[in-house]
Formats: sequence, structure tokens, C-alpha cells
Amino acid sequence: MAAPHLHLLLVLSLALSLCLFPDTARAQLRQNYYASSCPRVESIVRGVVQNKIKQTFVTIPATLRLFFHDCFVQGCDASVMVASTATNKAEKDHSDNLSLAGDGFDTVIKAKAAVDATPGCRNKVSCADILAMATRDVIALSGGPSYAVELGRLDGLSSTAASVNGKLPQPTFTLNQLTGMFAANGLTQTDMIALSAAHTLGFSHCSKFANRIYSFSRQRAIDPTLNSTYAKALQSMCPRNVDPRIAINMDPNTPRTFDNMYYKNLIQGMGLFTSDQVLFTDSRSKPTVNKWATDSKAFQQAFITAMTKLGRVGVKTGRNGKIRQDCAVLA
Ligand code: HEM
Ligand SMILES: *[C@@H]1O[C@H](CO)[C@@H](O)[C@H](O)[C@H]1NC(C)=O
Ligand SMILES: CC(=O)N[C@H]1CO[C@H](CO)[C@@H](O)[C@@H]1O
Repeated sequence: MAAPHLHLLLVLSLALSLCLFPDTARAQLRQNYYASSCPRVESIVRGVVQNKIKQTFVTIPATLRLFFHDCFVQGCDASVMVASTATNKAEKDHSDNLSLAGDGFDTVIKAKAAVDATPGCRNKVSCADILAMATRDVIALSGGPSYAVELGRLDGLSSTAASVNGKLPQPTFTLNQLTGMFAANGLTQTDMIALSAAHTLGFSHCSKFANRIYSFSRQRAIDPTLNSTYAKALQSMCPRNVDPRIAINMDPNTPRTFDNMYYKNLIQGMGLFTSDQVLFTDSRSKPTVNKWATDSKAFQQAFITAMTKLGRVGVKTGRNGKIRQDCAVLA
């Protein structure tokens, strides 16, 4: 008589744990998710991204960074796209949005409009998936690896500036802080080192690294891990009291190409942020930097793996999400 009871108990406890932890059952993303509902979606998005890049290069780094910030705050659910209202200050208006360039938002909005204008596709494709596709496209279109993107995310139901607190890495972070924050999102230290190479593209405002080139106490002038030639160049581009709107290339060598120059720069002491350079100065991550500086293929493989994992963070399905009609509006 014990056996059937045990059986029932197992079934009950399984059902109970699924009710209590609906988010722990990993949402199932898959390639070609829209194959029957909107079969041309990937080429429609790519076309919009290509056009947008023709208008401005900033499309590329802006979209890539937007995806990262989306995924690290409440998961990859396009919550970063939501506009603030009179009663709700949204994620994008937290100071840590660190000048998320408007061209990333614009790319997603334009791609969503193009998708929704396609017969049969209207209201079928989430903003979160469009951002994931556009991100894959900007990487490939700037010389990086091309990969099949997993889809099937829904858009999140909330977005608050408060939810950003403590969720995004800071440029002053140590290796332990970086590794810890990525681990909290299911990413390994190796994934973190791979994803950091996104800084091979795009711009940084002078304030983000001013502490490395000027002394604000009497302790030291220039960060000793910074290449002194590079430090002088940075000082001339970013003089004290520089216009806070000035931004400089993060990769001084190939700023418009997605390549492994990031790691070559680190070896020369030319990582822009403390959080970049520490990957080379800390003996735990240094071997990986050395390896990927000389082995572009190995780096690209690691980057694809890490991006795919990043795209799975906090994915919403079922009642936890919806397909937003307007990516900037929750309701
Ligand atoms: C590892 C920890 C990271 C830190 C501390 C960090 C920090 C920063 C900071 C401070 C900026 C400059 C923002 C500004 O001044 O406007 C920046 C820019 C950027 N970050 Fe990161 N980031 C990190 C990881 C990532 C990851 C994982 C990605 C994407 C996969 C990414 C993509 C970018 C891009 C593309 C830009 C340039 C944005 C533009 O030009 O508009 N970052 N990051
Ligand atoms: C500093 O950078 C220059 C190139 O800008 C390079 O030739 C030099 O070797 C670097 N110094 C160090 C210590 O890596
Ligand atoms: C693009 C964007 O939404 N930028 C906002 C970032 O946050 C500041 C305030 O912290 C806003 O003023 C910007 O509009």
C-alpha cells in the first residue's frame, strides 16, 4: 500500500514546487521560434539594422549595450525599452543607464514597426526578441561572429528605475565583483571575460575613467596598470573639466570592428576601465586574455556561447510576460 502513496506524494511535491518556483523551470527558447508565425522575421530585422547602420555607426555599440543592460536588469524582457510615465520612473531613466545611446532604442522601434507592417506578423514578435536579433546582427555586421539566435522571449510586465540598483557592473569593479555579478546571472568568469570584449566597439564618456588618469587625492596621479603613452593620449582627449558630453573610442586601434583587439590592448596596458584592465592584471583571468589575444577563433566561440547564455537570463514566458504593441509602453 505504501507505493501508490509515495507516487502521489512525488507528483504532489513536484506540482507544488512548480507552482512555488515557476521561474526556475528554465523558459524554453529555441532557434526559428517564429518559423510558422512570422517566417521572414530575421531578414526583416536585419534589413532595418543595415539601414540604420548606414545612417549612423552608433547603432552598433548602442544596440549591443542595450541588450546587455536589458538582460542584467529583470532579464532579457525589453524592460529597458519602457518609457517613464508620470507615475513610474522606468529603468532607462536610472543614472546607470550610462548614456544608453538613443540609437539602440530607435533600432528596436524601427524593426518592430517593420515586423508589424508585414502581413501575418502583427503583434506576433516580442520587443525582447527583436532586440536579441538586432544584437546578433550588429555583431555580425561589424565583423564579429554570426550565430543562430535563440528566440521565444516575452516582454516583461514591469520596469522601474529602482530595479536597476546594484544590477549593472561598474567600471571600477575588481575581478571578484565582476565575476560575482555575472555569476548571479548564470554566467561564468570565462563568459564574463568573453562578453567584456564588447568594449572593442563604441564610446565612453571621460568621467568613466577620469579616476585612472588624474589624481583626486594626493595618493597617485596615473593608475600604474595603465600604459603611460595611452594615459597621456587619454589626458589630451579628456582634459580636466572636459565637456561631460565628450566620449572617446574604447578601442583606440580598431574602434569600428568587432575583433579580438580588446585582448591585445589589455596586454599593452590599454584597457580603458579598471574593470577591463583587471582581466589582464589578475592572474586568474590573465591566461584567458593571452589565449584570446592570439586565437581569434577560440574567442569567437567563447563569445557566441556567452551571448547565448546572456540571452537566456530571466526570460519571461506564459503569464509572466506579453507581446508589447509599443515597446516603450507596458500596458
Ligand atoms: C564587465 C563589466 C562591464 C562594465 C563595468 C561596463 C561598463 C561600461 C561603461 C562605463 C561604458 C561607457 C558608458 C558611457 O560612458 O557612455 C560602457 C560602454 C559600452 N559597453 Fe560596457 N560594461 C561592461 C560589460 C559590457 C558587456 C557584457 C557588454 C555587451 C555584451 C557591454 C557593451 C558595451 C558597449 C557596446 C559600450 C559602448 C556603448 C556606446 O558606444 O554607445 N559592456 N560599458
Ligand atoms: C604602451 O603602448 C604602446 C603603443 O601605444 C606600446 O608600443 C608599448 O609597448 C606599451 N607599453 C607597455 C608597457 O605595454
Ligand atoms: C537614453 C535615456 O533614456 N537616457 C536617460 C538616462 O538617465 C538620465 C537620468 O539619469 C536621463 O536624463 C536620460 O534621458
